[in-house]
Amino acid sequence: MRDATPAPADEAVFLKDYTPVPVTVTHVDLHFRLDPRATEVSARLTCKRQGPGEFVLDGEHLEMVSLGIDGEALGANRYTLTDRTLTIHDAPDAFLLETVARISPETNKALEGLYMSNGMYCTQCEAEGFRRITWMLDRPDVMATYDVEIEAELPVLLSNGNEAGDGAGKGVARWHDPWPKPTYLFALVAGNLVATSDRFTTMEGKDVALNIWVRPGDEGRTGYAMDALKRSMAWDEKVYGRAYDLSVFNIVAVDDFNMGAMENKGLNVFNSKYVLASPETATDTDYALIEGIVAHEYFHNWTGNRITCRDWFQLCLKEGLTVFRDQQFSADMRSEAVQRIGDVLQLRARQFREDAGPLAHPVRPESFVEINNFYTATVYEKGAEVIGMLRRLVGPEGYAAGCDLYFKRHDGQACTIEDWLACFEEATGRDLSQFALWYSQAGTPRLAVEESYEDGIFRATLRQTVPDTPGQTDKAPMVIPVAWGLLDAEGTELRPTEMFELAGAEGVIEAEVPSRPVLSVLRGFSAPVILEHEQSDADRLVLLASDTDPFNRWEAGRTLAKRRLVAMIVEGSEPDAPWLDAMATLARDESADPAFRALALALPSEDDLAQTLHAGGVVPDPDAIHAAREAAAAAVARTLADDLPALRRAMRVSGPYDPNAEDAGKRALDGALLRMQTRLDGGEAARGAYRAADNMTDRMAAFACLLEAGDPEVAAAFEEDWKHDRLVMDKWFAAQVMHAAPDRAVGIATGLTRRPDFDAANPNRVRSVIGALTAGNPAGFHARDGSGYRFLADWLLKIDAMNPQTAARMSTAFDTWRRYDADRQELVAAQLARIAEERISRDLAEMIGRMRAA
Ligand code: B3K
Ligand code: ZN
Repeated sequence: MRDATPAPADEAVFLKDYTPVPVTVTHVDLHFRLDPRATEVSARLTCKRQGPGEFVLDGEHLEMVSLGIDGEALGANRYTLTDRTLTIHDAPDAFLLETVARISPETNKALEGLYMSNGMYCTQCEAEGFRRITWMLDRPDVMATYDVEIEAELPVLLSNGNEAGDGAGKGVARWHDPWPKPTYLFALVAGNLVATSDRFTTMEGKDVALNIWVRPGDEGRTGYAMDALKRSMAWDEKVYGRAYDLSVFNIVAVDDFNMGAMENKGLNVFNSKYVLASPETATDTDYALIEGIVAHEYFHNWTGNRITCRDWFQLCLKEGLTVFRDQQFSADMRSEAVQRIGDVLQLRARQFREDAGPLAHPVRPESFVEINNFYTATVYEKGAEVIGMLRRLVGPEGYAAGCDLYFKRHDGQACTIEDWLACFEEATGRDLSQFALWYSQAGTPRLAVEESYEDGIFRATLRQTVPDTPGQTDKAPMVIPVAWGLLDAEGTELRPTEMFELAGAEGVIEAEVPSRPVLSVLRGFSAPVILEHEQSDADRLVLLASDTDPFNRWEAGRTLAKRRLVAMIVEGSEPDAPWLDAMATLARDESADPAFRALALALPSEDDLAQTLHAGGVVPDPDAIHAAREAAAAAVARTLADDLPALRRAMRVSGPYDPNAEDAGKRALDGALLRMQTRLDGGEAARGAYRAADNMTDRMAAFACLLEAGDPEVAAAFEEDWKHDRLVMDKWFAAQVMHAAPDRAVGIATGLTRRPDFDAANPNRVRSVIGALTAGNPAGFHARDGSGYRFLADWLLKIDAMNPQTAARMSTAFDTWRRYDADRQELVAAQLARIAEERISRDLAEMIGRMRAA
């Protein structure tokens, strides 16, 4: 069942071509008779004409059993059926369209539409999966109410909305969703599941039943997700004034899932990785991700579900906003500074990378072949940054007023970015037409800063440029909120944070100060730009020690480290004493939050360094980057050698494991220190830590150290303990690839794919081996002999035959290929050409085509 059509560019859809449907559907009545190979889906669509034109429904991979209108079978001359559409000729003004389709969930390995995972039925409809269930207007601007009846000999039968307790017997369940929704929010789940249940009373006094459904045996691992859900519900009421609107909120954990989770109305479906957690099986990072993703999907109930997107070009309307909301939530639950640093690290690693290569596109793209290829870091993370900038520009009150207006005016509608911005223009009186360029111009703006100090006046001249990206040149200046402040040479703050709005190509910040100050610019990373600021090491050391803005404290350390590493790579220099001392001082600084110290001690990633070198006109050599990073880390470890045992003792957490931010911060710093120790003692301390670990965070930290130290036994010991647990084994697979010496990484990854428990149909397992190589071991992936590229291409072809969405996503590992030397480029080009010549999905073909065009 594969989409084997290569992607001709003429299949592209364009934002400018949007037109409303001539006939709409206002109510959907579905009946499912579930069967692994022959599920019958009977649909009764209440249709209404709203303009002239043909009535064309979407439908793919469906077998037609019957078709009728208002109770009468439809003659063959009244409709046209293709493998992608059903056209009803001369549709009347108001009618009931009745179809019966047969589908095969068991053989659906694309994990889109209705499929099976470990014996349970589940659905994934965003973006265009509903058309694999039945014929329908599968687009977000058609919003309908739903009645769903499910027939199956299974104990739990779920769909959206509230259960309609109208006498459904055993083996049958009825659900009614009163809130009009687009098809992409439809969901059905059926299987042998057990629930952890709780309740929540909304601020409007509504009593809501909360359930987290899992496979029997997993119910002991749902507590944290439930707690995160209740905190999310309370937070959305308090901060955005949004309350939940059904009597039940269900979450289901599914093992085979293409992404993290899905916000289906009242029935969120989650990758089990982002629901199930116990101290023994989940790390602090897993807990934080569960909290963030549970919140994200819940927040979609208002930003996405109640108010949805008019068309898929508006995806950032719900995703950018909802990411921004979940980041705010996590910052409130944890440490604001640590959250911001983590978000920026992620933005630079994923979005800046995307923006600098062949896959760059605006936050609101203007065309696509396959919409699933646009669930990107740009839409999500840059989309969230755009909301953050909007909030900085209009202020917290203006932001709250704009949001309130948006919720009031557009509830129940399918909207555009223009609708969103208009609410802020009206609520605050501010003209946002220039700001709107953030949605249409791709590429990461460069912000150059030049300082001068003369006659008691400090000046910082800011100049912006927006780089060319595929299909876009000669861009206009953006409006950039630049938060700045000044310190004196001793680190005392001279000027607290102010916001400067750079709207033209150039602007000047001026301040009268008694002596030459130290500039702290782009505080809190107030805009998603690349800063080009020549600042002395002495100034950066002042910022690292004393900036009042914690983000910029961290950023100063990061820039210092980056400059050292770049010099080591390019000039072959050694790490210098002042930098090593600064790192040691940070490690020892008991006044700073351990989580912050752990982040400040972490060196820039290999890919980050490659990105930096490339931006500076240097061809990155993955082996040299790896070697320099190792040498720098070893030098830091040597500098701190005598302190490590005491520093680690100070990070000991008392009492039983708790995933709270404070304890997690201590464990993070302890893990970083243990890594340093391992560089000095060959794994002795790590062996002790591995044995002593009573939680997965400490265990994984020690495991990684031992793998890096080349311990011959630890992988087998870990496997023996955890072979029964799929999620823990994913970590085992990934760690071995990520922590392999680069020259062994492809061999290890290849070996792992030959194991019987490597299941290429399970996206988590695929990511834990192939993704671990491409994203977690760059020097291994970019092996000079091209073995990493060949390995990826081989697997893309195999995976694409089952699951185009996952294959297309994994193919983005090739998107930096133009950065590298001519030999490597040739090796990648050959693999891209080889893939393009095969019969591949539209998804993968679009991605390969865009990357080859670079
Ligand atoms: N909206 C879904 C993502 C759907 C991806 C479809 N390819 C999850 C989320 O962003 O919350
Ligand atoms: Zn989302």
